[in-house]
Amino acid sequence: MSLPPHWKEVGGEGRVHRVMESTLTARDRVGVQDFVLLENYTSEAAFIENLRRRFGEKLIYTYIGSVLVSVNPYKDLEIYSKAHMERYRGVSFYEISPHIYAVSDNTYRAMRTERRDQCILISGESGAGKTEASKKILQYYATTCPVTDHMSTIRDRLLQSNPVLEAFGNAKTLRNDNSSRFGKYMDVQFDFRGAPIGGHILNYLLEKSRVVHQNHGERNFHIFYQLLEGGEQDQLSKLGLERNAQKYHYLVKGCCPRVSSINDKSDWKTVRKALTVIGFHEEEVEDLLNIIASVLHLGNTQFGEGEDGETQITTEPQLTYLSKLLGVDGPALREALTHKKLTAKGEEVSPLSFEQAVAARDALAKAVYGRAFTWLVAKINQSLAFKDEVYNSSKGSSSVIGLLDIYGFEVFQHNSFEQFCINYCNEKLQQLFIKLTLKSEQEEYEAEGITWEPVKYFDNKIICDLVEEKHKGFISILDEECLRPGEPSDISFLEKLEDTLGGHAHFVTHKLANGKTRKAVGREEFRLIHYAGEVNYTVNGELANQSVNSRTAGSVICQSDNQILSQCFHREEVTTQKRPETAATQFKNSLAKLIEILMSKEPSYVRCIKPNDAKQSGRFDEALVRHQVKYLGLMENLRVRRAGFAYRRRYEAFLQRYKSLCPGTWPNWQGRLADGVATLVQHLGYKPEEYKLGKTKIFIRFPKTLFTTEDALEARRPALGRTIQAKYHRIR
Ligand code: AOV
Ligand code: MG
Repeated sequence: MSLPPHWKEVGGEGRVHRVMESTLTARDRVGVQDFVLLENYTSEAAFIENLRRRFGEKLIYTYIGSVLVSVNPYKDLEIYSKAHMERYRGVSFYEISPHIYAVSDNTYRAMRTERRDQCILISGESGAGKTEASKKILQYYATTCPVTDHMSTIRDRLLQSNPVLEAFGNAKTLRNDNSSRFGKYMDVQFDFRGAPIGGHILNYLLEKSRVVHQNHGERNFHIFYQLLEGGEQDQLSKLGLERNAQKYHYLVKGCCPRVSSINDKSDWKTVRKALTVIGFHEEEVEDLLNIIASVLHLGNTQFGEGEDGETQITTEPQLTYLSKLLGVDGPALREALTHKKLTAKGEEVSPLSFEQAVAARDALAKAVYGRAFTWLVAKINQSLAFKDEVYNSSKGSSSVIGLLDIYGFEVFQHNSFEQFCINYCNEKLQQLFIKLTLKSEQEEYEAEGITWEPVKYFDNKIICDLVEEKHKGFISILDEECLRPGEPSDISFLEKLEDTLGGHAHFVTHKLANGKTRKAVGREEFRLIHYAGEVNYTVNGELANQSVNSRTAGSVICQSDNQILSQCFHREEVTTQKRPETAATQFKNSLAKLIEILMSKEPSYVRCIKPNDAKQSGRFDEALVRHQVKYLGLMENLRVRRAGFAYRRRYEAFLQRYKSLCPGTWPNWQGRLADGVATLVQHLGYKPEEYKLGKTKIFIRFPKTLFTTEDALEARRPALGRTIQAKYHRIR
């Protein structure tokens, strides 16, 4: 095959893969940039070697067909400049080295040409680079899409929503210094010209327990440290705060106030600026800061025993600040922290024990912070919503690109309800990936009557069912136990789990273990064997965690002068007799809705891999990478891709495009479409192993076959140029 002068051949012994010479460096010769081109594509060792070699050359991106695999470099690579963005505009995957910008651009063009909503699903374990990838995609759109003055406001707000949400929703964990502690799905809306005109964020379960407790080596949410480090002195005085994180009980649990990779002071400046860009009023910022400060004061609120043995608050100054910052009546707050309301209306109260008072205080801190976060997202959504008349008139022709950046799969020494939700969420996402890629690909071959060897893959549906199945799934059992009269406890819950799930291949407890597994399971633990690894969860507090409203504290806070709090806590909620849904069921339902949203769009995938556990650049821990390659199903993904066919097109589209290359089909083929295509490919000299004819489509095994045909077309119709060529690889 002859190549145009600006092309060179790269990679994959004998197979042609082309990149434009302008981007061709010696480094591109290291490894293949699409795993499909691997000679020994069934070998996991070859797969990992390819990743390792590329990683060693700072080539962090590789494709499996149109799926982008990304390995976290843990250092700033100079590949994200405006010039790089420009290079990827309007260019096809195979023409240029793999990049997150190529995925961004292809998705954008597909949205515009096919007028179909798109989504980009970014997955990988904690610290693998999902959040960074989603930010790079957003930056790409912000920089390369057309904008008018008015739209630049929306564009800036879209970008600035990130530092704000990260300040309030991210924290340092053992896995990641900037770990997302909430799930985020963001729709970016584009008008008919392809300009960004609005956005909308859906947030998923914030890890609220972090507000009051952090594991060793971890921190609370960034915002607390940012405020203390960066806040103006008079601002801190007004809030009754000292510029020293060590003074606050809620900030010292993890013994880790400072993180070398984080500059809280400058981050504070960024966040303050971002709040202004997004359109927060000064009073709103003040209300927000009052809430942040009140959480810290709550943490420092101590209890002791009064003369009659009753629990009382021993830190009066804290109470004074709290009442001021939360905008509530002091005596009412005192009572809410030391007494429990026995009736919904609250006429009867009973004193709390010391432990109960501490728990009530922590519950209040979590509720206040959690709801302020929800308010923050709603406020950002208001500011991102496009309100212009122009938009209303053209609403019908707007399309969206959704970006999914959730918390990645994680395992700690101690895993609680929140890790359970995070990992369950990752199971759901993996299930979606399987459904949309492996399963659907195989089903298409079957439907088209194309014979081939089916690829075996691990379907994690069995674990999703274990969690969410009606009546006998984990969440159903939890709900039932929460509603059961009598004294449901964590232990009775565990026993119920054992009764119902005992014998399930992915569920183990102390009793069920029977020496079957290597790692011990404690008496208050259960183990789930997730697709990505085994995790022991402690049931301690499982049931208490389920109550989503705290009645006593809520009844005080709903009367707050603080505008944010009064919007977040409603009187009806605390007076109602109805039991709210459990947190687990709420989460399950919100995930089901998310999956529905994603299924309604055309998906693209970014699969992120973490090269080592030390957050170090240049280190490639093979065992760790192998594990991820395994559970992400990348080998199966590749096998389906390779055993199958790189490209497929409907007969009419194929014939329409290439009929001019064959006298027998030009200008119009009169017979059956399949016969027309057969005539055409025979004339073009396709070998039998290069293609198959299905019921409605032609399947082409190797990219190079299509390249040759495209080249012939280009030689014939030079005027058509690259715009058409850029599109063709997406047509199926
Ligand atoms: P995550 O989102 O996948 O973890 P992040 O995107 O926060 O992971 O990445 C973790 C850290 O790795 C970042 O803070 C960067 O320091 C570094 N990093 C990631 N991608 C890149 C890149 N392309 N270039 C340079 N550095 C990078 V979690 O939210 O914990 O699941 O829950
Ligand atoms: Mg993240």
